[in-house]
Amino acid sequence: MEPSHPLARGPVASPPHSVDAFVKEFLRELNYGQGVPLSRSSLNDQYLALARTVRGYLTARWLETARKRRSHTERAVGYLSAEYLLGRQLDNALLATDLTQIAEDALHACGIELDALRQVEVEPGLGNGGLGRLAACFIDSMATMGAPCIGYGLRYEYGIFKQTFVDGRQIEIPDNWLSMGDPWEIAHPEMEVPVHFGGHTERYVDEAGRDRVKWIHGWDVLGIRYNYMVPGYQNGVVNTLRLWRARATRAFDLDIFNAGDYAQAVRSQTFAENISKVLYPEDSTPQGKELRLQQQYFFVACSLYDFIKHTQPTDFDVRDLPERIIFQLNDTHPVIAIPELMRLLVDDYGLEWEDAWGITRQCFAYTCHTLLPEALEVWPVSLMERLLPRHMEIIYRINEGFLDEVREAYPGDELRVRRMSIIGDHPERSVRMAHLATVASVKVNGVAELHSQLLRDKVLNDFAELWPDKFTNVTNGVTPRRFVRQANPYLSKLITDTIGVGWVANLDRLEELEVYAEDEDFREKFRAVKAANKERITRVLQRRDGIALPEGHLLDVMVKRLHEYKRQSLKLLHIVTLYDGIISGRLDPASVTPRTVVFGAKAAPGYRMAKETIYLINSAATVINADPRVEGRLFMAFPANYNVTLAERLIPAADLSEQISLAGKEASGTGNMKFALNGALTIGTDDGANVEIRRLVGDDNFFLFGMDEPQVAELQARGYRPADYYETNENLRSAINLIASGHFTGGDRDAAGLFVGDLLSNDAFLALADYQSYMDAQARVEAYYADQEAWTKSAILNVARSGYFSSDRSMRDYIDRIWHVKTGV
Ligand code: F58
Repeated sequence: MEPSHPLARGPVASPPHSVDAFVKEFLRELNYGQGVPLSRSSLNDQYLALARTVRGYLTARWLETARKRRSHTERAVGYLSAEYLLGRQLDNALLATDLTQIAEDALHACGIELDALRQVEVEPGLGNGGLGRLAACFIDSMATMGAPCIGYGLRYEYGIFKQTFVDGRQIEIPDNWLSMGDPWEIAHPEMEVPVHFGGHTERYVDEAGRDRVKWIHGWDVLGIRYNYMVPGYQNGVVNTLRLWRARATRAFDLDIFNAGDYAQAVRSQTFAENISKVLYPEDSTPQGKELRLQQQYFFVACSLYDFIKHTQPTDFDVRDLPERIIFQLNDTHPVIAIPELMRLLVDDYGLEWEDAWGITRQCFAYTCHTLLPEALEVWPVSLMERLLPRHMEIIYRINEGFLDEVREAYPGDELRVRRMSIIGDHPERSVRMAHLATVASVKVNGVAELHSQLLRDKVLNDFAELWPDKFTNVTNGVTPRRFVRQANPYLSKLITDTIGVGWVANLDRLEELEVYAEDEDFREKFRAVKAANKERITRVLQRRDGIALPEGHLLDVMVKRLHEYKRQSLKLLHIVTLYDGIISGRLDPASVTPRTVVFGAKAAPGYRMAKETIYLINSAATVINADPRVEGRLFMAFPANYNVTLAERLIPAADLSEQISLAGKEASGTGNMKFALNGALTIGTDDGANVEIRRLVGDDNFFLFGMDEPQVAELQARGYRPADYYETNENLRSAINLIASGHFTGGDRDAAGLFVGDLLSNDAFLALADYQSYMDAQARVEAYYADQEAWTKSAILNVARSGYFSSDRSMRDYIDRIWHVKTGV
């Protein structure tokens, strides 16, 4: 039946932007949505009502964006990512709709402080670190550029664990982020997508006499769609993030139930629903867990089905798929989408293999986010055969065709064939997901210049030789909306007052600040911004962690996943060296710049060395902070549970950004960009995007240290002996001895044993080799910091010259080099 009422024919317009209208909407949500009067509402009621009010303002634009997208056939991006580390939504939505002031006034009129409600929001931690945060930045930028993009992923019931410390050791607590309700999601329990697992395949001949394959599934689950709005910055565009939750099929339960086993029916339901239960915390090596493969297949199967069946017109011809979509594979986690698309095209749509392969090869592009060979995912063939038997057959066939190509290009080079094969033999027969991705993708990209070069020259060298044009670079970026405009309101105001507001959606305009580095008055204001941000983080850490930061210190920050290659150990050695110097009388305390070092890091629950490092940092903090001999000179803080929300408070306050990974190991880093954009100076190695940051901000405004990648390779080839450095460097030896003596661990030498033992006998990431260079660079930091005018100039230049690191620019590069989609729609 056609609707007769004119208002029913299209999206209803959003309410007007006025304080009165906002109050009305808010109270309506509170009264009718939450079912409470204002006078009896809890903070959570108020937060939920506020969030739904703001969501209401987005909805009309969202519907309108979706309508426009349906009405034309432009190609879209399907961003496939197992992780989206979104951070809090409220402020971002307020900023996108330009409602911050109105909401503040409206709430005020109701006797509520906006800031109090901000604190209620639990951030969705659906990611481990940089990779997940990058996905969130990218979808923000796509919306801001008006580019058609739909993000696909998993709606984990439990996100990244909550970290607490007990006696300095990390304890993981489940992150029950949905327990208070998530006002930002829109569930569609009626839109079920069937996903199959297990079973076997059968051959048959169809009516046309063609050989076909049928997958007889072992068991099924349903994908339930959850939509999230992804607003562009004040441009009226609202894109979609679609996350999937697993639910047991009714038929499945019913069979068992009818057989009289109620308990078993409930158990199997739990089994199916486990698929979207929990985000896997990263591990030092991928662990090949069956459930993780189930998650990966589950979400890509839902997403491909959804794209084809639900976003395209009913008469859509799958042969046109490459004109409609490019799926970006965020690392190898969604790579099983490749055989899944082949299965859909060949088995379900009846296309010939070659035609299907021709289509599939145009529909994917692959981003690699690592350089650690051990971090490249592989799945045992035995597991694949059991869980996804049809996909395994398809992978074999893809591999056959591919290896023919290799043999043709390199006749007689069987060694190369074995190296490049999608199926590896050691230590067990397994599918190399990065190879599969590379074979099927239009483009393969690394995430910073150095990383892309090393991918080409080392990790995927054979592939780059075969297909040089397939490889490209897109340097990562971060969204200036969240990480400058929202996170740093004082700096934002200073910038806007100086060059106008345009920078928020066009970060290159920060260049216009360059001249102000020479302006004394501006420098003064810039320093006042930093001071205000330090006061703010002091309040936050006091309230959140009971930490009392000392005043007037250089704020030195190292926040990132805890991993040996990132070398939190080297940072600890630096602090211990300063401390040791002072207490042993070798260093005059008056000559040491007062410094507070803040760490933030989660360790994978099964990553022993990472956890030991956390324990040692906490132990050192306890001892150092209590030692009157270093009072006023050295302070350490390690607030637990580093997350996006804390990053937003901490980064704007930092003076010094620690980016000290071993050269050649950090693919890009994105924290490094956030710090530079907020006016911190970097101390860093020539690694990842540090290389580009240093090139852009200039050597004078960056503290470089350590070996570069070729030097690392050379030292490793020569044979690295960490003990050599220990033996010949007195300060280093003394610092390590102090740790080993149990000084920080209550006299317990064993407690530091693993850490010290590994450094001296193994030190896989060459911390000792870079130690002296790092210490020298830190001495340069201290000397430079003493000249506040010079330091401020450098900090301003870091901001002015970092516009390149906007994720809007990254998206522009993806669009130009890989996706070729239109923007402004
Ligand atoms: C990170 N990877 C890179 N992986 O380490 C970092 O250099 C880069 O800037 C960032 O990606 C974005 O390109 C990363 O965060 C993970 O978190 C994996 C998630 C899945 C489990 C293993 C870790």
